[in-house]
Amino acid sequence: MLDKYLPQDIERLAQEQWRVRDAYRVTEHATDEAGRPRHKYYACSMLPYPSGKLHMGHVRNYTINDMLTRHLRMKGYNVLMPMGWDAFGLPAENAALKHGVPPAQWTFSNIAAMKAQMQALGLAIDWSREIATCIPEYYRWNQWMFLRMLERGIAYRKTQVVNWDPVDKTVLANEQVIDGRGWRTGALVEKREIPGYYLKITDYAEELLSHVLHDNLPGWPDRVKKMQENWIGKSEGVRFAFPHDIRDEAGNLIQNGKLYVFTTRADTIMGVTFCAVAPEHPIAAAACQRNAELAQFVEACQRGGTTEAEMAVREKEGMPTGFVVTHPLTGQAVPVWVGNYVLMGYGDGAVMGVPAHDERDFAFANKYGLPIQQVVALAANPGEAFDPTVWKDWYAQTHGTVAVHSGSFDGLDHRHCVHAVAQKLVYMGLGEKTVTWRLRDWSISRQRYWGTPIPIIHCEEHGAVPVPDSDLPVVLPLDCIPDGTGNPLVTHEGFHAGVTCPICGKPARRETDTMDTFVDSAWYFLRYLDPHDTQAMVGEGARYWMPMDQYIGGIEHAVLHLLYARFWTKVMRDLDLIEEDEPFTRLLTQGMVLNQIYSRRTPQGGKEYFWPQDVEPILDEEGKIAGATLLRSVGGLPAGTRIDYEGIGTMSKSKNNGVDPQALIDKYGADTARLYTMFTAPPESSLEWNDGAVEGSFRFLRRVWAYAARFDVVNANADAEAVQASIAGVTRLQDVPFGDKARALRREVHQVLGQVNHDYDRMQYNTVVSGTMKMLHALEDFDPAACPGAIVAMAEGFGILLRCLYPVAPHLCYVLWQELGYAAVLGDLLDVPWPRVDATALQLDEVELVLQINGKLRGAVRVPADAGRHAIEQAALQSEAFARFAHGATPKKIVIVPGRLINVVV
Ligand code: ANZ
Repeated sequence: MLDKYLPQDIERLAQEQWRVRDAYRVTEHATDEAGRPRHKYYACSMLPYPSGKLHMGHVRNYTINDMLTRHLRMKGYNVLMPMGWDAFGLPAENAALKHGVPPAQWTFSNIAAMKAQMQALGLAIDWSREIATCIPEYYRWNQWMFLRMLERGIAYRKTQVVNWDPVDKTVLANEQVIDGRGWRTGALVEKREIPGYYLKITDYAEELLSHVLHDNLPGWPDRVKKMQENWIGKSEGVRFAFPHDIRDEAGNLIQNGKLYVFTTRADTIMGVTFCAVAPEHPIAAAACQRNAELAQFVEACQRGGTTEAEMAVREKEGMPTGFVVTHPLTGQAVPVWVGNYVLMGYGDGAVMGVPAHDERDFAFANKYGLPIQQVVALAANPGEAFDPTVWKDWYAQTHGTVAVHSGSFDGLDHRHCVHAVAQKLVYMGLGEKTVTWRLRDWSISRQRYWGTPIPIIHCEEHGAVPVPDSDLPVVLPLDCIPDGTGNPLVTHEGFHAGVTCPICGKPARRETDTMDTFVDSAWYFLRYLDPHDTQAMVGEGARYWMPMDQYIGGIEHAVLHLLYARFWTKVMRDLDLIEEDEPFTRLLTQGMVLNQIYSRRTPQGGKEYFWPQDVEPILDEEGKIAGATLLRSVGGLPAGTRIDYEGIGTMSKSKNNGVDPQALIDKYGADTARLYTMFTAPPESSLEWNDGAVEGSFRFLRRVWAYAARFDVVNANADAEAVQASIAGVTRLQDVPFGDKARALRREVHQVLGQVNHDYDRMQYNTVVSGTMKMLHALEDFDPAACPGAIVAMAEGFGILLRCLYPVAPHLCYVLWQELGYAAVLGDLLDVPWPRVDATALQLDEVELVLQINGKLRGAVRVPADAGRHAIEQAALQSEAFARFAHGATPKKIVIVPGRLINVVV
């Protein structure tokens, strides 16, 4: 065996053996040695976007998955770890624009590069199941499912609002709109209405929510469940109308003379001092016809973002419409305003303004001098003075409150008051209790090239006609190079050539919209299970492997991806394609990988970021980083240039603070990269990059290797029998007469093993690594001289260490396992049974008890660990300390705290 740890050689050797053996291919028929079927375990990482290079977040994600896979395989499970590529999407189009290469070419070469990197990491992936969502064999099933959903009304067509760049004459994705302008042209983006397809996820809202709330997902982090709950956003309240006589230009009554609002606080109805409608509301439109200033205001509102997040931080602004509506209970006239904080897409796009008890209304009323009328008070102190100029949190409370200044409702608590108001409105025929959801139907049409073609043909006579199943897949041409001026499919001749209407056979046009890429990722994990089935979307494999036992991915997917995947699963269940209600039994959201951020303002006022490796931090008196200087000349700036420190942030290209895993692998090997990312933080916490700790991880592996080399020498120097005995001895430990030191070593190793096993089970992989470090310490400190059974204890201990370390650093451990002869005796490391804690090894031979006389500490006595009461008493009474301090007195009483102390009362 070589003395020196050469990771590159070792890793090549191990990977070559795995490749030749096809070591990670799994089937549905795996059995154990006794021929019994093994339990299945499906462990999957969220599939990556093929950007071209792995980043540290990927390394972390896949190493977690790999450790789980290797550990459970040794525990006897039939474990599947697949991998694929989320290969459609905007970045490929942007790259095409920049480099003039077709998105397909860019995507496939990126896939090849990233796959090579994953293979260099030594991941236990079953590559025979690899999928790329951009190949027709995959996306045909998107199309097939879409057609099934159309048949059932789950997919439907309606107009949608899109971002339109008037210069490039193209639809922009939301992320291509920056401050209301097109990312390429800088032109003011317009909103346009065009037809598109939607999926009725709202039909599943109740089930999606109830599985989150009622513990159908016990293996999910609470944080993610809460985010899903909020996103689905079930709100119980009252929907009712303010009657009015507002008419449009043509004199028609708008919305039949009823302005509907939705409120969760019907108990505050007597505090309404105004109503506010969304800028897109028909009443606003009617008012704009007569009021140019208002029309301008409405237009300005529409320019900004319309997401809730943007709404929440926006300054509340509004303008009166000049119209009034009638309060349904008091009959008073209530002015109608347009408010930029009212969302057209929620409830009825209108609110009743209760400034005394709603914080947004409060801000609005104060800004525009609208009256503020208190109608709720604390039950404990209903007479407390009300100050309409200062917002107080309790105004918005619903617990422990009563209605005031509310006529016949006075004195009712929140719940009863809501009920009473609702009943009255129902009686008047103006309202009812309802449930409102935040969740919207899923808009899947994208006016983009690089995605799944939507299988629709437009016929002049028959409209939008589904492509027949027999004509699937509708294949996306691969030769387009988007140039930024719209979807190239629109003008692609081959795509439209010979297309006829499936109903009448007359010439027709293909739909050129493609599907949102969230469709691709909504079910890819099912396709891994039957990847080569050409007849069905899913089959036997899905029946065997589903539900997924452990899903691993970033918290950034806590809402959309996971919600879409859950929805899609339920639809597939309703189509009898699979049996599961929920796809993912357990979910682990791994933490972000962070690094320091260094930047400098450029003379032009821009910002330039510097790679942390290129700077020398400057520390303040407290040792905190206060700034930095350049270590070498960078981008024309000389070494020594002063640089600013911005703090710690997620590794990202835009901040130039990423660490390239490849550089790490090239320098230290994959095992170090893996060990480092696992050791530095628990999987769910964020990980702050630290070059010194990378070096430390490498040194640890080098020490493992050095220990093995030493152990090998011990073996090789002994006679043949001893060599055999040392390793073979671990299979019949009960026959080995261990000396004291060997027993102590075994105790330490098995104690740590117990902790490591516990940590493996809860996926606390950082402390798994520290456990192996403790084992190595114990082995290194062990002195085998003149100790019976020493070599067997070492062989056993090191064999346990190798197995515990193997899921983290598989190459090193795999090679040592063979070199040292473990494989020959115990079998191949990939499938060798996981080590068990030997209870007899944990037993202490002797324990030390504190000796007290009349409660005073007087010394200690050593007794056999299994000594009974009588033996302990004898040991205490015969001890030197007792003789010295008791002065011959007779003991009156002896108290024993097992394992701890003995107190003799004299
Ligand atoms: C009056 C009121 C008084 C309200 C009060 C709250 C507190 P959630 O719980 O999120 O469903 N609202 C209704 N439609 C809206 C829209 N289209 N855009 C913006 N806000 C809207 O929120 C329901 C509450 O949000 C409703 O209850 C309404 O304000 C507002 F002391 O009505 B409330």
